[in-house]
Amino acid sequence: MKEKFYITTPIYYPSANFHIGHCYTTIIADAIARYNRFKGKDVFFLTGTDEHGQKIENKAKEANVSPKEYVDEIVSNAKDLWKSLNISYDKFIRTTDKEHEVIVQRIFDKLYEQGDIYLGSYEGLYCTPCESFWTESQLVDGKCPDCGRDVSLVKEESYFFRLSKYQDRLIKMFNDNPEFLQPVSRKNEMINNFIKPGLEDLCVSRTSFSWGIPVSFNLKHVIYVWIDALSNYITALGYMSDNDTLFKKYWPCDLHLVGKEIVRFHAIVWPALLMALDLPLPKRIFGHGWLKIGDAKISKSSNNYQDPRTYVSQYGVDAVRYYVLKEVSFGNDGNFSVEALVSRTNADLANTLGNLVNRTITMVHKYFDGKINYCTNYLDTDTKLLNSVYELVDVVDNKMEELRVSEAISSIFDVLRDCNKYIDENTPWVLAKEGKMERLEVVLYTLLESIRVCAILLQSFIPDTSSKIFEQLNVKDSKYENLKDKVGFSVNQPVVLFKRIEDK
Ligand code: ME8
Repeated sequence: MKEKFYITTPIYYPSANFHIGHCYTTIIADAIARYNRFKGKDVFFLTGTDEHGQKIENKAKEANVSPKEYVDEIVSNAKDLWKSLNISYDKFIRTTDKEHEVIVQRIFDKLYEQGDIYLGSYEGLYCTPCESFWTESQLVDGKCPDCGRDVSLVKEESYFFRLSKYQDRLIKMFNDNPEFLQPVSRKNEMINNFIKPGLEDLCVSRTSFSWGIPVSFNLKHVIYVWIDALSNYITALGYMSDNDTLFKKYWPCDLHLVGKEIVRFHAIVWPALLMALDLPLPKRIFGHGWLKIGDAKISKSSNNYQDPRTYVSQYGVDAVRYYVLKEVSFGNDGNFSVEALVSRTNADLANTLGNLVNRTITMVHKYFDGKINYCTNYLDTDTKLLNSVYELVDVVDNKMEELRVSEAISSIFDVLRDCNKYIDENTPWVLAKEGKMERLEVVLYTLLESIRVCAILLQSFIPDTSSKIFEQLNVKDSKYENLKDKVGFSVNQPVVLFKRIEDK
């Protein structure tokens, strides 16, 4: 039986204004999902929208429509964005899906019945854009520490989840599972800044607005949007429903991929809820960094961005995917600029990759009518390149296991640069001129084989480009098990993969 791999993105607040920062989580998740499929795993890739809460209710009021009308209108915007970016999700969950709402109520009922949720009253501070509760001491200059906006005073009857009860188990869990939360700096932050100072019970219902899932046994209350949202990872699989086949197959999750500002919900609240439900914990949570413009996080309130589809239509989907995957290294922040997107596309995609493929295929047509046999009579220079190409398979694999996505893609481009150097050193046009056709065939075989393997490895990151390369190479088999095929080539006509983007 195939090994399973369950990967999730956060579910997004529906919006008419997505930016390239939002795309970061989902493009990375897509690359990881595709890579695991490529390795032969049975992958379930979940994404969706987080549609309840005060923020959405306020926006609907501004637009003079009901919250449901508001979200129905714009949820397709997320689906359309993911389509334009070639995101290969298996399920798109909406928290307004009936099946989700019913199960969230069942989860709340169960926790109440077993004493993990109790009725009390809440007085404290609330950031509506982040849907987060804060204490006075957590504020920075009197503002929300996550987004820097104003908080408001909330005073209402509320249900509470006994988060404090899980403090010791959470610390033990972090200590026993060094892999649970990555990068490791985020784990230290969670333990030192949030858990060790003492976890307080979490307010898990609201009465001052109504756009949420009602508490089944007390209809004045709606369930706190983060409890509703986090539960999507199990409701999407049919947990507590009549058909829990997917849940049995895929839970626990192999990877929750989230931005760093929502790590604390995923690494503290979510595991505590799962402990209360007596369910296994996710295997890994990865908190990635932010895409910034200058020093500032790109955010909906910053107004300094264009719709990501603008870049896709101007530069192509793989230029955007490549840039985003390459730009932000393991867990750190990265910078976004159109200039850098253009220069990466020109340098890496047009020059290094595009030129290599184009000139190799052109030479194969020019000197061998498009046909090159499988060769074995290598010189050291060929063996050196081919060895590094085959070693690349393990290099990429190790990096992807550690979620070093940007390093994985870089290592492929290092080898592509070596291929270009190999052309310059072996000067195929001189070999042709001197009539050394046997040697020339080996050189072109070495190049075609290197391109074939690199294109197979690039599929998870820039899938459309890989398909175009397979078409030109005329190879049909691009699975993991084909990496070490020993084949000759009968190539198709060359087609330009990336045009250089000229300065306007
Ligand atoms: O947080 N750079 O939704 P959301 C990188 N609904 N990532 C960024 C970013 C940037 N500039 N801006 C946003 C929510 N993101 C909740 C999640 S999950 C149970 C509920 C990322 O629409 C952000 O870090 O505000 C998060 O991972 C994702 O976009 C969705 O953010």
